[in-house]
Amino acid sequence: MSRDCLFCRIAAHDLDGDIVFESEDVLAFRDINPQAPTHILVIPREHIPSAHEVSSAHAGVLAQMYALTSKLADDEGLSEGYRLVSNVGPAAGESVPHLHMHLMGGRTMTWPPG
Ligand code: DGP
Repeated sequence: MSRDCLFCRIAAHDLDGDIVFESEDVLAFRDINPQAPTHILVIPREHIPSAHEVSSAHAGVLAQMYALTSKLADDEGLSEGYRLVSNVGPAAGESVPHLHMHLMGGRTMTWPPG
């Protein structure tokens, strides 16, 4: 837990968040600035700055994050497909330096992203 980290503070219920799922290790909440009808952020409770800092020691929590995105996609009715995105570093658009996966769906996605 980093007191300076927005997502750590949402996970600690120190700041408001529209939380859709939480467990001992992972959390999911709706993005404040949704880019699709469904736009949910999935994070580990542990403060990992980005995917670049992930190691094999994080295998368990990463599996939990992916399993959670599948469950949420089912819950949200995203049977046509959805997109999972992790931005890494400022040049890629990472604005909150706490590992998060964007789960986006409910509209047709284009490729490549901007
Ligand atoms: P990224 O730019 O990839 O680091 O994604 C960060 C996302 O976090 C961005 O889509 C907006 C979202 N966000 C920023 N501040 C808040 C907040 O206070 N609450 C919620 N729910 N989402 C936030």
